Amino acid sequence: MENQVELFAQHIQVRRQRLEQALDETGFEGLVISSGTPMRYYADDMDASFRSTPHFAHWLPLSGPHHLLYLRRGQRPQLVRVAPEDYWYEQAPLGEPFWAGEFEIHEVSGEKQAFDVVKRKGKSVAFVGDAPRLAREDGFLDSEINPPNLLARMDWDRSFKTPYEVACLGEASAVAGRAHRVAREAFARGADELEIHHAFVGAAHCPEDQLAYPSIVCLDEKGAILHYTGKRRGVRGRVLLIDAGTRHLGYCSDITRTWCASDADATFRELVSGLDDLQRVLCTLVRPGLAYPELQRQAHVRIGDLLLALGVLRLGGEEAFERGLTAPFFPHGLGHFLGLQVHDVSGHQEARGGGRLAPPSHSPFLRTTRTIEAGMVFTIEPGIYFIEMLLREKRSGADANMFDWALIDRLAPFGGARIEDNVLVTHDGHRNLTRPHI
Ligand SMILES: [Mn+2]
Repeated sequence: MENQVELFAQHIQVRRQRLEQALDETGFEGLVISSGTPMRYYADDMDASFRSTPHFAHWLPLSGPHHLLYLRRGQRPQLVRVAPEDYWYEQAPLGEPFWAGEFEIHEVSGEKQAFDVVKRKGKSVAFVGDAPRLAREDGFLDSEINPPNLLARMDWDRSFKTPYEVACLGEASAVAGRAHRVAREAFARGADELEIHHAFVGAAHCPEDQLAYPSIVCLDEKGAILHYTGKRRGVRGRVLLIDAGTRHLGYCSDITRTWCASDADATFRELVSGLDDLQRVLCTLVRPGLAYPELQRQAHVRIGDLLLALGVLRLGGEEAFERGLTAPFFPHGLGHFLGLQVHDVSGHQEARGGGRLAPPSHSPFLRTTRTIEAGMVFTIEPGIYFIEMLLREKRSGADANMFDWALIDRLAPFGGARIEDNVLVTHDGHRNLTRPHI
């Protein structure tokens, strides 16, 4: 990343401005954020792979539990780093990370001592974190712990990315894009699902638990299972649907591609290339001022038109959508916010102070109901699937003759297709963070 130090300084400047506004609006004098507590498996002595509190990660990419960040108006952010005396795990010195210059850094050996460094007595300070026990013991009032009116503002502000965050998301897309290309080559050589997954992880060059989410690698009929995480060995396929992403400094990519071998059904190959064209068109519709649910409607109509062109449906997209006939083929939302979380926060938030914008009744799973604004980053991921559970009722319904069931049964063994890119909203349109890399 070029100019990383400057970009980060600017990011912290924006964070401080936004936080001061949020403190003014909620009446707190400061904020303590905990990086989080490890999650231990029940009746075990092992922890799940640790992930920082996203609000903490919004300020800096320091990994590990129990660190505290103390933020006050007009003061340099204070970071209390917890580095225990412990020979079981590596306790590497902090060194000089690119972000260090923005913080007043203290080091302590335990979580309790971290609270002692934060001198907040007599002030009204909020605490944000997953384990408020120590905060309570330190004297935080219940009304100061994870206050909803402050959290709503912090969530809202996360939907507008700074140039530093855009650079991180772009790098995550670049790394994952490269890994997608390598996974595709493995598929072309006849690899099975587990081998394709390993090809992706190897090219992403990261430990598996540092992927953005468990990869979805589907050959043929498994493509119709939206969150299939099995990894079959010894099975070759004619169609690969792979949904996999990586992280860069905490920020995620979330990318899906569908590839066909030359012996896949010709109509299914047309379906995939038609979906790819349609996905690109949907990206070009992205611009500030448009309500995201309108994109969802457009996706349904265009998917209906494609299904008519392929002969799967016998009516046009607009009518097919109105009669609910595109829903069984496209039963998920067109996209979601992307950032420190794969499904980033505040997609349904009505305003900075809170409130909820419910998804439209035709698309209850839509994760983004906001009006599109510059600086947002979200996915555009239309899909077409042959899911018998959803098609079954249509086979005998009033509109049964609007479907070519023989063709559907011929295509079903190929599962489904999805194409997903990560898109930044600019002042007059969009920038596709993914396409340049695949
Ligand atoms: Mn996604």
